[in-house]
Amino acid sequence: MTYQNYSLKQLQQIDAAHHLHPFTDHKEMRETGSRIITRANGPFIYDSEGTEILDGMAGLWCVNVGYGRDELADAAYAQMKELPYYNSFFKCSTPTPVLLAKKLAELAPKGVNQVFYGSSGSEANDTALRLVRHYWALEGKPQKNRIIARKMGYHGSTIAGTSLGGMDLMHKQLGGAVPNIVHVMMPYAYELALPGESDHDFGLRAAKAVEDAILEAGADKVAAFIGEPVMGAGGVKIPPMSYWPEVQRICRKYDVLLMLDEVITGYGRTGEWFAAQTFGVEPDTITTAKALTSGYQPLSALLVGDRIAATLVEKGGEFYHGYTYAGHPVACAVALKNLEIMEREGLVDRVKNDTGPYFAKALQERIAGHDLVGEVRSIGLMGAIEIVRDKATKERFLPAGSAAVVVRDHAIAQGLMLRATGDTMILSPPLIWTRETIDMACERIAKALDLAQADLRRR
Ligand code: PXG
Repeated sequence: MTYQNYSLKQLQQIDAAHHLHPFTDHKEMRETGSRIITRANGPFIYDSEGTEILDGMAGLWCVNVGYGRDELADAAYAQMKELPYYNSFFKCSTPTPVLLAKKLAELAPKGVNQVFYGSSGSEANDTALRLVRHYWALEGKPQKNRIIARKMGYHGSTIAGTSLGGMDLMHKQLGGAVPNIVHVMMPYAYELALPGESDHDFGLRAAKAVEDAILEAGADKVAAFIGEPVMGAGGVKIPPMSYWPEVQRICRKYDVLLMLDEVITGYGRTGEWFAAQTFGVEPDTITTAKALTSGYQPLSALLVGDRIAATLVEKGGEFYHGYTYAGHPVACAVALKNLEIMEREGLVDRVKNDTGPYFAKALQERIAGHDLVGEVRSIGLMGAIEIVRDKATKERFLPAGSAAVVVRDHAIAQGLMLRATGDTMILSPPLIWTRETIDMACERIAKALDLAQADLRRR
């Protein structure tokens, strides 16, 4: 059965009748109808009416090599014909997850050499949480099980992911979080730095919040600190360069493990393979997913540092944990090909040395000056635009979050898909964007801001 036999209206009606969507107000969506994307190529997506939209979000932060890659489709097809599925439980393996694990160990920061697979970032964080607590239990310190995380952090939507995350609205619907997780301040200078406080000092103060939480609990009770190197869903909040090295120093001082959630930042987004390398830290675990396959297949890889791996292997016995699709041969075949494409095309270097700096400059020169814009910031190819009512005082439009939605809707109408989170516009494009694509995006953003300004001033 092909969807071409259905009209847009029919697809929307069926969608409304049967399909519950993630993070969606269903009543509202059923009134307006869903936007149905039917195909994509290179940096563009197309909806069912044939409208071409530049995808400023790489799907959901994942399609790093862009759309329409025959090589990835061919890799999946070949693997499906050869061996569509076999598991990695009970001392079995299949070739592609083995070869992918080797490749990931080569790319990962120093001291990180083992991989545990899943199908999503949420699953990988579940694994990470279990693994660090298990580690301390195996080391004879089962009481060292508290996790320090951050307000506004996003670590997925399973119960563990939501508990690790610091999103109030998600916690409200949780009906009981995983115990022993505390949340400290985020390193978000635009709103949280004190008057006159330098970025550097603010970074140190935000890191100090981690130390305070460790001291409050007692270091013998704290297992790990978890954070996204750059907070993604929380609004592309880029910490000052002083933050992560200081967090690492504190973690080492109190023998607290460092867990990085690189589901968004992993695989080139910040101009290095991992943001751990961008910020100069050596984590004990790195959660990855999304761009590992550029979104062409669901796959996550929890990268595990030598310290934890050694204890798990030597003292752990059987680890009672794992997913049917862990190390799925087709997903791993696609991941291997995806990483090969990224290397062959030098996409990570391009972000670091060419498109990343160009993107930063374009946002500064062409967007930052707009009346509606309080701040622009970016690192590699992830960026944010703060929408404000008053640049000088940083006053926002009311109700909170409403202005960014106006900008977003104009941007989409101008042919640029981007995301609004709170009053922040977010960009996280495919790493294949060129200077020309960045120019095109900036033109559309500027136009959307002008149109939004006219709407908002009328309110
Ligand atoms: N960690 C981080 C840092 C993420 O960004 C997850 C974990 C969970 O991954 P899965 O594969 O379980 O979804 C994510 C996912 C958004 C948005 O609107 C962000 C994500 C997912 C969906 C929407 O910004 N990030």
